[in-house]
Amino acid sequence: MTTVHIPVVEKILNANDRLAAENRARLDAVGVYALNLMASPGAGKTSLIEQTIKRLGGQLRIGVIEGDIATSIDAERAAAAGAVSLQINTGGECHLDAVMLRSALEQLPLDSLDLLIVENVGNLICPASFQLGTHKSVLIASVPEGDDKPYKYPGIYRGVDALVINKIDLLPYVTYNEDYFRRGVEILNPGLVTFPLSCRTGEGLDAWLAWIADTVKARFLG
Ligand SMILES: Nc1nc2c(ncn2[C@@H]2O[C@H](COP(=O)(O)OP(=O)(O)OP(=O)(O)O)[C@@H](O)[C@H]2O)c(=O)[nH]1
Ligand SMILES: [Mg+2]
Repeated sequence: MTTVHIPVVEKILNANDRLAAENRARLDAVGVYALNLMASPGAGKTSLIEQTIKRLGGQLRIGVIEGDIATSIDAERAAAAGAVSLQINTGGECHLDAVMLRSALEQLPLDSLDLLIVENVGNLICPASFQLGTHKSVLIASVPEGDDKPYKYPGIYRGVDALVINKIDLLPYVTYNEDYFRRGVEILNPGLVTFPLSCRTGEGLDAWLAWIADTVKARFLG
């Protein structure tokens, strides 16, 4: 008996990439700039979204898509912070994909948004494999996760356009070698733009907010 290998995973990813390109075209057509936030559970994705809405909401019209396995806790947090928000429950899937984003885009008032922030499902593996059609991908690493994460989860570090190091207020309390962490990142993604910050104290947030505001304005608002 002969065994035939069918590259199913590759086909799924190709189909996903085609849909992601359509999502991007749709966002471009309506002038919405989109970010895909990825991180492990509890790194501070929703906290960073809340801070971004509170501090940039006066300049930019912000929408949020929250990806989670279950519950609408994060969408409620984003709405309470002042954004138009939509929850996607993946029903157990460990990542968002371009089909899910397309369906979410259909339900949002894109004409009245400048910036769309997508919070991906919390983990460092699956989200890295599925493009959504957003303009930039951002990884949030948090200090208490440990300084070895670039070495253990290289795929997600390789593919992102910016890195946030959250919870720097906890540096005095945990064992975390910043040089070791940054050396790992530099090998995988040389020159990666990085924002060390704390959503709790606000330290470092200005540089992150300036990066977003400048990028969005340069792209769509002139
Ligand atoms: N000390 C400290 N705690 C923080 C900081 N940012 C977030 N937290 C806390 O970390 C916990 C998780 O924050 P979330 O923003 O819910 O994290 P998340 O990545 O959205 O989590 P999931 O959506 O469950 O994957 C909460 O208790 C936050 O208050 C920070 O900068 N410093
Ligand atoms: Mg969250």
